[in-house]
Amino acid sequence: MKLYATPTSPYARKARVLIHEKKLDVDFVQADPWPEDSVVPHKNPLGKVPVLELAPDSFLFESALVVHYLDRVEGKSLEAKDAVGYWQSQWWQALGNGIIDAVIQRVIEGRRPEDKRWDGKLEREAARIARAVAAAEGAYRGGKFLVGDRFTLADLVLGVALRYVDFRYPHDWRAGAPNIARWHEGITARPSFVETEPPGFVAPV
Ligand SMILES: N[C@@H](CCC(=O)N[C@@H](CS)C(=O)NCC(=O)O)C(=O)O
Repeated sequence: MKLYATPTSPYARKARVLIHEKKLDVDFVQADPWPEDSVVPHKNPLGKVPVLELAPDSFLFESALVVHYLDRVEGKSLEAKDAVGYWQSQWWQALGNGIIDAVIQRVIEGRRPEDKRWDGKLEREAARIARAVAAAEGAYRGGKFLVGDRFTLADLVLGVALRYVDFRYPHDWRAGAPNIARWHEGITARPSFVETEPPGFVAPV
């Protein structure tokens, strides 16, 4: 299998962390979706990464689906097994995916020329991120992992999401969420996270 992606995409990073955690045999192929002549629209009609090539001319896109597939395709699933744990994990993943979406929206709005930028949009996304971080702090029950006693997709998705906040919307979210900050420090120390950091990224101390 091949994963078409950029080294900075948080959507792709979810798949890359999972590939590392499960030691799956998937080649990373760098593919920028933005240029006119990008190969990405030939593999995903939506023109976005990540794209997982399962076989020649057989592609999966949408990161949640790619993660779901990679989690099931072989080896031990990183999804919580029992019904309660499964839905708790889905809640955390929805929160993490929403944070990623909000940071991306801020990045795109921030790239417009200053006179065309809509400050209200930047503020709305910032407020969304702040509420999501506060919700994570409120829901966290302590321990190394968010759900149960092992690393699950909940840890993976929220871990990637908060790291993307550090990368593209750096601000002191940790001050208001000291417990989730401590959990995040443990998660991002895992080799799967260390080895998939965006190039040149320096983690806050
Ligand atoms: N919902 C998609 C979002 C993927 C996405 O927006 N990826 C960005 C890179 S971080 C992209 O390819 N953007 C290109 C574009 O918007 O044209 C997913 O979860 O896979």
